[in-house]
Amino acid sequence: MKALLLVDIQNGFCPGGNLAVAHGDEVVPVANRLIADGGYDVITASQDWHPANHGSFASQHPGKKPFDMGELSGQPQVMWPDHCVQGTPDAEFHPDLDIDAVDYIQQKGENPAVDSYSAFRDNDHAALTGLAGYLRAQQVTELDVCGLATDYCVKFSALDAVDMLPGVKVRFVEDASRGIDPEGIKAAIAEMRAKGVEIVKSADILAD
Ligand code: VGL
Ligand code: ZN
Repeated sequence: MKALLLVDIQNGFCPGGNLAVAHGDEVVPVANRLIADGGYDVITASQDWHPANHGSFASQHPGKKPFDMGELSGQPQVMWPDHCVQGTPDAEFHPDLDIDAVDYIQQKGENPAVDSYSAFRDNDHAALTGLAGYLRAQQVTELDVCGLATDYCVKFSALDAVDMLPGVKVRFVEDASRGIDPEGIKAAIAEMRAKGVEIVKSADILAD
């Protein structure tokens, strides 16, 4: 069974959003082509879904500015601008994403005391989301991962997929993804490759 994981293709990470990724909206038509013609049995999507007082927000740390380094529950934490607050337009999926075709939506980042870049578990690895269990129940053997942002939630989701779904072939779809920091994107791709994630383009998938 082949599955697609669309990571955080939300208004907040697209131009005009609170944590906009440059050209983030350009992943939407590519994602829609993958959904329609990628040959997937199962389509999943993650949704960054923070309470307004989430501890990753600089606004919760007196004296901190967005993109400063800080601490959350004793761990180093990037201080993000308030983003993807539950129930706000910033947290909604991009309006052009074909969300009706998605079989399973995994919300994450709800615990104010820990961030959750990965769609599979919190950054401290203490709490799991339901995504790995869902994919196992679907008997998924191949998982393609793409979306926003390459150097954060996409990378950590792909790495966790390798760790948490042994035997599943994991691929990163480069042109269906955009990242925050150019150097960070390069490092993320190298890290994924080193972990055994195959780096592919949507054309490779659509041609199969
Ligand atoms: C993300 C930073 C904070 C992401 C989410 O989706 O990559 N990055 N929250
Ligand atoms: Zn977030």
